[in-house]
Amino acid sequence: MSEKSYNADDLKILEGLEAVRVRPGMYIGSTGVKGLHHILWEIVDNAVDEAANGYADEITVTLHADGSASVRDNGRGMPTDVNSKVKMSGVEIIFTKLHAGGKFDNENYAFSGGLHGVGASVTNALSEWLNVEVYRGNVFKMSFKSTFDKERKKWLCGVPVAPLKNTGEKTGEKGTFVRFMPDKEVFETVEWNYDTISKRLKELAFLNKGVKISLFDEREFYTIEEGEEDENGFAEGVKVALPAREPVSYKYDGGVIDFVRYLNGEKFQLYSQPLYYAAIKDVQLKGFPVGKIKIEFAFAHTKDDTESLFSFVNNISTIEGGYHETGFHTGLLKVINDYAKSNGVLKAKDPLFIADDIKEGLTAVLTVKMANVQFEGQTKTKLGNPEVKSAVEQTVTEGLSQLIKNKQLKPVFDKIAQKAKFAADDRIKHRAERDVAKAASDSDGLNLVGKLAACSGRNPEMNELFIVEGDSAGGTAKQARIRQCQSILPLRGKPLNVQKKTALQALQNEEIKTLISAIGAGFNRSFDVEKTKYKKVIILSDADQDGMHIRCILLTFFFKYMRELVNAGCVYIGMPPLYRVFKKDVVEYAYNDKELDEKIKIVGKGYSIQRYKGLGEMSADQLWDTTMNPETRNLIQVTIDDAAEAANVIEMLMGDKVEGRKEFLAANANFNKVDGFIEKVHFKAEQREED
Ligand code: 0R9
Repeated sequence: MSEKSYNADDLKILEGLEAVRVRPGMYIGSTGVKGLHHILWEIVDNAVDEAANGYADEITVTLHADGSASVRDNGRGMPTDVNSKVKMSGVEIIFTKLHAGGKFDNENYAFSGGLHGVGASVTNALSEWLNVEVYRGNVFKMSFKSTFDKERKKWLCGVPVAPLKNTGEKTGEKGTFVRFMPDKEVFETVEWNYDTISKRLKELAFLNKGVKISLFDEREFYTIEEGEEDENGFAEGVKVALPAREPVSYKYDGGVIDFVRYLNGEKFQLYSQPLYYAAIKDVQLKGFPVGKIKIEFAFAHTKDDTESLFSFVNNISTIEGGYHETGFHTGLLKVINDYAKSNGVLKAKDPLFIADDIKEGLTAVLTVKMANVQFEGQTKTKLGNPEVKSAVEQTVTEGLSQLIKNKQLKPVFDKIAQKAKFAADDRIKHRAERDVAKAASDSDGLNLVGKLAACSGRNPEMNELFIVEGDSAGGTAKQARIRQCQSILPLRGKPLNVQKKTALQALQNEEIKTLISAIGAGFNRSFDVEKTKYKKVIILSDADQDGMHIRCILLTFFFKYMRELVNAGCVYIGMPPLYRVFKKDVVEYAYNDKELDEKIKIVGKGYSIQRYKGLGEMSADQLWDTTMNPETRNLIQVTIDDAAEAANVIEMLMGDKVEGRKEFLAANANFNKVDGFIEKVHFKAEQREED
């Protein structure tokens, strides 16, 4: 990669920051918790770009006690020279001009990441203040502020407090430090989510080998412990400080190879060393000059029968797939077919493997870095540049053909070919059973089992499927529902834990068959999210250990066999209340112990409390008001941003090895904690109120 000298004249100057403040959603998607983290990622992405291009190897993110966040890299330092046309320093342009930055013309960095690439100026526009320090021989400083101009009745966003200052202080350090305070007037919440941040930083460390990424959480956390009760029975809470979080650092010298090992975690790998290859190719995207594309992959097979392919484009997880994944599969299939034929695994009379055969048990990480990316799909996480397919296919073919020449790797390729042969034989043998599964999902769900109360409407956008724990709660839900658009599927016992079963075993289970049939979009590889009868599939289980287990089993099922449904944001967890606090006509519901105190205060003296031990204890009206009515209920949408973590934790909780699970449960014996863990780690779930 050639080093290009850079100065402030290179920066393009577009529009003002007020536009960002007026329509933040256009730039950062939302002003909720996702949008908040987006403005941190803009700064982190810049630091990662500097590292990915070989100029930095350390990045530190700090969540400060005052609510601000900072990012430090040890790269070259942002440009500090003055642009002769606009008479501004590079730093000032970067933080005050939208779309300013080398990465938009792609000359400055050979490869650049970033979520939407809106740039650091958006972070500045949506911050109360932002401070920058650049270490380039001397220490340079600059501060920005957002204020409301009362006379002109408008926001002045990210305005420099003074020009960039060379403090004169000498430094032997290199790099850039950016600290900012997200604006409370803009965001619905300004609370950083530690799990979200640590997981993303870990992922970035896997994707950028050798870069050390650290996270410091300097915030103070308190818990409220109950104090003495007064004569009215009210207890004042006592604030108790919780211990500070230990800093964490992620650094993976093996990069995506380490990522594959991490993904496989406890699972048995058929060969210990994942296969790895990387190359830079030319690619000509339609309407653009020839550019470079960097392709890197690692994979290893396990005994599993499903595939886990984690693909990324410019460090962004492409959970909806796209042309790079197609190229990867085509290349792999071709090489393994050729190998199997020339090494006697496939006899002359045998049909060739199909893609499904080589996917069985495959854990792979594929990363692509390129310019002018086109993202498509429901969540804009599908790579839409068709030209990438052949670049990846060629890289996989060339890479694996090289690896095959290494005699030491013969046992590895033999195992891969044999695994594919087993899968092909199994596929041919069990085609009939698979047809049964297909027939189940094609039927309307009523003829197979009688217990699904299907809604009368046929519009998936409107329709909701409630999977309810227990026949009695199921009965109540049937009374409470809106017949036109709410279907109820009561579960009798615990459904089958599919983690320990093959796809065919899963298909023999009545409850699973009913579920597949009710959703009507197929199963496993035949699953087609476009055919789902419900855009909301809501798991409704009790707030106890059994309910948690049922929720876990169902999430495992969706994760393993209907992942697209989760990716498309169609899977939800219903939140029944734990308490009903009432006095005559006044009724309040509390969803946790903290809320209970608040609700008691609202209802006031003479209140009574009903503690719900299960959904079955609620009347139809109560279940409707608290859990099913779209106007008043709370749902948790299950998202899959951290699918890697999800796969691991599911394997630990639901897999064969009892030891890990016992330890995990011992450490998280408190149900609420286990519950929280599942929502945040299994599938990063965001609580969102229905609108
Ligand atoms: C703490 C977060 N780090 C950054 O935001 C950061 C941006 C940046 C940078 C350059 C070096 N380090 C950086 N850190 C840089 C320097 C030079 C050329 N290109 C990039 C040079 O000295 O020649 N960025 C400069 C511009 C931009 N980043 C961008 F905003 F355009 F992206």
